[in-house]
Amino acid sequence: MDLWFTEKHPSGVGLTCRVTKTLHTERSAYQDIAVLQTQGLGRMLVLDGLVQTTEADEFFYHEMIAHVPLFSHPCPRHVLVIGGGDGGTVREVLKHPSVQRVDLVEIDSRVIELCRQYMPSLSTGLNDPRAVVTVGDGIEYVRTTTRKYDVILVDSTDPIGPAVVLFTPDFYRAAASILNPDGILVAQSDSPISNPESTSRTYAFIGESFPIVNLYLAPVPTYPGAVWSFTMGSKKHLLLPDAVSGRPPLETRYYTPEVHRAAFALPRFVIDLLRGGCSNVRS
Ligand code: AG3
Repeated sequence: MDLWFTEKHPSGVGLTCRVTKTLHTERSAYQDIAVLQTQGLGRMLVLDGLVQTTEADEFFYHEMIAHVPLFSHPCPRHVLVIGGGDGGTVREVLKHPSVQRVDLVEIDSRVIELCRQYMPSLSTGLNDPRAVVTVGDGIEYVRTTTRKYDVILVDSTDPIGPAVVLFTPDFYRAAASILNPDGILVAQSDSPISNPESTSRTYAFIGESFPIVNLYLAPVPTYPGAVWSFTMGSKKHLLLPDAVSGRPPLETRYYTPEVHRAAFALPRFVIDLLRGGCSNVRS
């Protein structure tokens, strides 16, 4: 049988790939989950019809959501990942020797279980003794925990369905309150190409809770627009990787210190987009 999957983007554009085997589908308490074996992209995790990650290109996203903030912080010890039940972000965080503990808070236990079963190259990090997995609501967690963090990574789905609350000013305020004084938050902030409204709104909301806000970009070939944004809110200064050059390089496939620096160079249309929403993008 010749079976193809398409993610239909609201912009009227889609990403299509050939599925050689449907490994699993179910409706969990929160969303539709599918794990597909594809011809060209390895295994693919799909939530509510939207591609979350593929074995072929997950490294672009997971390395960039993790290493940019972790190399921007002088000594990240305690890290919180909200969402990210596939484990890819935790795997990258754990490459940093300074990290003593990483908490993962994922709302849907089925995502964790299915990725442990079908996508072990991503979920390996969850078995590390420094990783602590909690099944729960991210906003509830940041409101109630007594822990403090150096870095918080918001590795959520799109701002529809269960993740909507993770894109609100209330969430960012609560997250900022559990960060140490030199803490950094990074949230995936959608594609400025396929969903510019979402990128500029997220950037503006994070700017309400952090004195310093910066957006950076990375390619993710299987996401809508193919260029993805990440918004970094910092309580203190933004360290560029030169300042942490004493730290050993990690084994990566996309991230380098040069890529780190270059990721903050924004194209004109992105600068214009953010200027509408918030303050400190220089032209
Ligand atoms: N989280 C962001 C996925 C966004 C993709 N959106 C889409 N395909 N419309 C990824 C989770 C990976 N750990």
